Amino acid sequence: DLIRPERALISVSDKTGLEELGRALSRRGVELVSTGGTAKALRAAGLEVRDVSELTGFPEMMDGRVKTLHPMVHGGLLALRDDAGHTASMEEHGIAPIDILVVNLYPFEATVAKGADWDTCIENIDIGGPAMLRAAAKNHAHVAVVTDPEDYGALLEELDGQDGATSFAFRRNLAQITYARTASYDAAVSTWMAGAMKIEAPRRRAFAGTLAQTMRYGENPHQSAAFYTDGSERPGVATAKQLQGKELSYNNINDTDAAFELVSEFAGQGPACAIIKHANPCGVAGGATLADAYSRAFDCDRTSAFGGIVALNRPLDAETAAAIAEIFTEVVIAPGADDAAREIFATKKNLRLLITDGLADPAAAATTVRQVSGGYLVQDRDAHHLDPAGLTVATKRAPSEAEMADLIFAWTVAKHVKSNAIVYARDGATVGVGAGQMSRVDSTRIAARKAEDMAEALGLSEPPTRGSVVASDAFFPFPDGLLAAAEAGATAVIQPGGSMRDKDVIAAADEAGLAMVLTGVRHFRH
Ligand code: 93A
Repeated sequence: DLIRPERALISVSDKTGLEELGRALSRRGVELVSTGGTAKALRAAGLEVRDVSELTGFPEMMDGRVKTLHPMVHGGLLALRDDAGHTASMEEHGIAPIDILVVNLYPFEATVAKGADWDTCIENIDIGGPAMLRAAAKNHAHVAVVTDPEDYGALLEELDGQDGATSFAFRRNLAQITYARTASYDAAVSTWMAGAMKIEAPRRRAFAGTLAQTMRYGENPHQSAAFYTDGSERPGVATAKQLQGKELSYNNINDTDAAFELVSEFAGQGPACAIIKHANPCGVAGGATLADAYSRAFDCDRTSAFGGIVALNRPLDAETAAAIAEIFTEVVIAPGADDAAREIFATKKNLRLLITDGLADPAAAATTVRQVSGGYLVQDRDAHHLDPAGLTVATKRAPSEAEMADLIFAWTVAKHVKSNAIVYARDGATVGVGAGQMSRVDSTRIAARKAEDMAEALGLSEPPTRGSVVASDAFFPFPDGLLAAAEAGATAVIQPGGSMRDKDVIAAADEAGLAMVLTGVRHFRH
């Protein structure tokens, strides 16, 4: 099953590594055949190349739409060399076998990412390239096919290791990669089309990703796991640069994503910090400085912050780095870090530091996918941004200016807390977070109890929920949750409203002297 290649067809849009590859193949006596731009680049490097138009007897035509779609090419890729009928056809039509195919496709995804218009995107749909890739991959019994420049090295190593040949196992592996590439390419085309045509639920839909990292394990050590990126250039955990520390784990990536998405809500505002544990915030705060924001976020729930993920809305500075380094922290993600901060972290070998290119846009449209057994649930990401002008005051008392600022802050955090979510906040910092409970009243009580625990730990005279405000991610179905919040000392409430018993809930709020505003929007998160 060893195939010693005599001819390679190279047709690449991304010319990275092309010269080295061409030179290495030439040196091994492999004849090079190429399409226009690729041939030009190879010749410029002083290599001998045959034009594919010479092979086909046709010029590249129709603005390049038809260059390699020809039996001389596809016969050479698809013919079974050990089949008498196939070899007879090759001989009859003068078709020469192609043993290596190197193709990377028109940059369709990058063209879409640049925001190109419809016609430009359409023109960047590669047809001949995928046709050749799929043909060569089908015929992996005889053909080695490479589509990623990062695999050029592996091809050359294989040729070195197999005395100038490729093995069946190697070729079959490349075939699998190739079909995933053509699949992801067409997935990108159909996803873009559905978006451009504003089709909400296309009848067929494809998802694709590229392996970014394999992990030692998944959510638990008995689960294997890997991380796939979708090509998005949005600032976030997938595109961040890791400056130090061990590889991220499955849970790290999930939690870091939650942390960064939350802190990105505070883009364009003062310094802010979010600390995440198990995908829920255990402290979020703004501050006069970044270090102040961190310390206020930390004080919400010091116990849970141990081993947490810290996200910052501005570059990490030395003072903040020193404070973070005082306790065990898994990951810090921020849009930058100054030299002094990096020096402080350098002594913490295991602490991962991720740097992003700015913050994510919380209002950006995107799609989220979650798997259930038997299918995928697809929805728009929750990009809702509260417009304070759209709030309605439901109670006799309207919130004060200070209460209003905290209500908006608490609501923003609640959007990022698993339901049922209850968030108490005071002076731009969370003071109690209740997450992921099956009953809203339980979330309310848990958050208040955590605040009591913190008051005791910090030696405060009363729990910080006294004089706080509270946000609820969905309406209070009964007055009980609201009354529990009032009992904990909340003076103002923000919630969607819309319960059958809104009247009872509002009456209870009035009776307790609370100010309550309704958003008309819900932020379930599961
Ligand atoms: O327009 S195409 O779909 N028609 C073709 O017949 C064809 N053959 C190769 N595009 C085609 N290609 C693509 O051209 C390759 O996939 C590659 O991306 C690109 C290389 O062109 P050049 O060598 O001129 O830079």
